[in-house]
Amino acid sequence: MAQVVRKLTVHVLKNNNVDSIIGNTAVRANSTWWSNVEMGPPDVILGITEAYKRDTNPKKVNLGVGAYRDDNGNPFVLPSVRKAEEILLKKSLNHEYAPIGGETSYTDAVAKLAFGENSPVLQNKSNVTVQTLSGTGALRLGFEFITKHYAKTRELWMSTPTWGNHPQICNTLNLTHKKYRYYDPKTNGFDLKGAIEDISKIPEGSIILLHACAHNPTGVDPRPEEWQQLSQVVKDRKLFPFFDMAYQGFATGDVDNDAFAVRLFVKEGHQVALAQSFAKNMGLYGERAGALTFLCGDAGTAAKVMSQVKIMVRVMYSNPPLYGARLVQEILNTPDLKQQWLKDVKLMADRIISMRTKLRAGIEGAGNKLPWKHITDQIGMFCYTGLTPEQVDRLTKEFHVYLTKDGRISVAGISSKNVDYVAEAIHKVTS
Ligand code: IK2
Repeated sequence: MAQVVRKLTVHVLKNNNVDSIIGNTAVRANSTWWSNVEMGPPDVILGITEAYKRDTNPKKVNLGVGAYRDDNGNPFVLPSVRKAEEILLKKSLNHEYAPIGGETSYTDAVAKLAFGENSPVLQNKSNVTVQTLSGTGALRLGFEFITKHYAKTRELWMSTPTWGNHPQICNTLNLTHKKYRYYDPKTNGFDLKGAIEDISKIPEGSIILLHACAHNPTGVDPRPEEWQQLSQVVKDRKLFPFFDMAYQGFATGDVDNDAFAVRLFVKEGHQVALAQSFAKNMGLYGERAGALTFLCGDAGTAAKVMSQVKIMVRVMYSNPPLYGARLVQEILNTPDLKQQWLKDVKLMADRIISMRTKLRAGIEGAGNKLPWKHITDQIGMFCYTGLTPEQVDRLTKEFHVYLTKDGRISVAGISSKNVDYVAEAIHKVTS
C-alpha cells in the first residue's frame, strides 16, 4: 500500500496533474443532489443592467442601478478615496483578521458621522456599533438579531413602496413584515396623512423601518416638521424605530442635514437601530463597508447586546473585510481628507440636482402637458417618475432607456450628454 501511495505521489509530482491519474470520465449528466432546485427569477435591479449590457444600440442609457456616474457616464472614484488609497499603500499594512465587530477606529468614526460628533448616546457608551458587509449586511444582521433577541411584537412595518431587498430579507428570516402608507401617487409626494393614520394603528412594540434620507425608490423625504410628527406618533405607539441610512450626504449634499431624522429621533429619546452604508457616499460599492448600531439606553445593556451581536457575526462570516473600512476610517479621522470628502459628496449631490432640473426642463420644453414638478421636488439618487409599466416598456424597447418597471430612474445615470435624449423619450412615451 505504502508503495502504491509513493508511486502515485511521484506520478503527481512529475505530471503535476491530478486529472491525468483519476481520469475525467465519471462526470454524470444529471445532478445527484440538486435536481429539485428550480430556476429563480433574476434580481429586479441587477437584471436590468444585464439586459442593458446586451443591448448594442449606441444610444442606450442605464437608469436602473443606483450607482453614481460622472458626467461622462463613467464610475467615479472620489478624490478623497484616491488620496486615502495612497496613504494606506504607504503604511504597508498587514492582512490579519479584523476584530469580529470591526476596528474601533472605524466604528467610532462612523457612529460619530451618523449621530453627531458630541452625541450623548455615544459619550455614555450606550451604543453598540459593528462593521457590517455594507448596508445590506447591516440590515440582515440587524433583522436577524431581532428574530433571535427582540422580546416585543416581532412585526416589521415598512413604507409603501420600499427598497425591494427589505421585504426579501424579512422573508428569508421568517420575520413578519407589513406596510404603512408613504407615497402618494396623486401628488408624487409624501402621504403624511396616510402614514400617520397607518402608523397610529401599528401594534405596540412593533419595529418601524424608516429611510433616513433619499428614500429609495421614491426620492420623497418627509420635511423636518413632518419628521417631528412621525417621531411623536412612533413614540405614542411605543414603536422601535429602525433607520436605514444608505445615502447620508446624497440627498442635500450635506451629511449633517441628511442625518437630521436620525438625530431628531435620538434627541426625542428613541432608542433607534441604524444601518449605514458607504457604498454611495464614498463610492465604495464593491468594498462592502457598512455599520449596524443599536442604541441600548445604558452601557451595561450595550455590553450584553454587543456580546450577542458578536456571536451572531462569528457564525455568519466570522469578521468583516478590512480594505473598505480602512479607507472610510482614514477619511473620517483625517481632518483635511474629511474636508475633501465633504466636497466630493456635495459634488455628486449637486450634479444629480442639476440633472433633475435639466430633465424636467427638457420634458416641459418638448411641450409635454403633464406635471413634472416632482422630478425637482424629489431628492437623492432616485426619481419616481410616475411612468406606467407600459410606458417603461416603450422607453426600453423603442428608446433603449433601461429602468425598473415601477418607473424609478436613477438620476445618477443621466448626464449632460444624454439628458435631452432621455427627456425627449419620456415626452414621447407619455404624450
Ligand atoms: N438600503 C437602501 C434603501 C438602499 O437603496 C441600498 C442600496 N441600493 O442600491 C441598489 C439599488 O437600489 O439600485 C442599501 C440599503 C444597501 O446598499 P449596500 O448593501 O450596497 O450598502
